[in-house]
Amino acid sequence: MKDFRLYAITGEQFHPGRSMIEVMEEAIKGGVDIIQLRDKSGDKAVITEKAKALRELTRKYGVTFIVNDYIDIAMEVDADGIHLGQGDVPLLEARKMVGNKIIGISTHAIAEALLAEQQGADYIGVGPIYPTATKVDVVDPVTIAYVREVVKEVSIPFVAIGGIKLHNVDDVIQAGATRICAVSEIVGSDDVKGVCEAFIRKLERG
Ligand code: TZP
Ligand code: MG
Repeated sequence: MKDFRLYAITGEQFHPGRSMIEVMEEAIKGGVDIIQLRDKSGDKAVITEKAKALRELTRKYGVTFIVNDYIDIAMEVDADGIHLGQGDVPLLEARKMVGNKIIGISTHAIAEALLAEQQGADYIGVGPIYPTATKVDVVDPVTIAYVREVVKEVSIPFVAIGGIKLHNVDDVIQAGATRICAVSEIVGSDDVKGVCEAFIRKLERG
């Protein structure tokens, strides 16, 4: 897959009154190079429309587009890939459905990371690093100790996620993360572009 540094996930609850496309376009202008549509409403017709709009936006800017949970919607809108949790469709089954599209897998422990790598995931999520209110069924924070373990033992790309803010991202980067994902810190900001630029500067300083 095309490499990435700053990963944004949609979170419409954080920007009432602003459209998702407007917020995501600002994030792209600030340096986000991969976007995931994450919508837990269960309304597939609505999610499909959002996916189409995000596909159009990301294609315009050459940004990678990932759909969370819904393989069928990802295929329908020709997303670049899908993101799956530990309780979703198993990776080997998903691979048969998506061919060579990107598959990202959320992991919370080194055994899950190694299994995802072995089964052909394109990248893994590593988190939640810190407590987060964005995800309801989230497991306990894995802390940056897990980042250090993944750096040592895993070869595929990984992205750190969960409670990552401008004020704590330096510790995550120092632990060895070169790709960062944030939801509320990016889309909940009054200055989405500025926050993304600040994340990128920190990643570049590494
Ligand atoms: N997966 C693990 S933590 C998380 C997801 C989707 C939510 C991260 O949101 P925030 O607002 O960046 O803490
Ligand atoms: Mg899922």
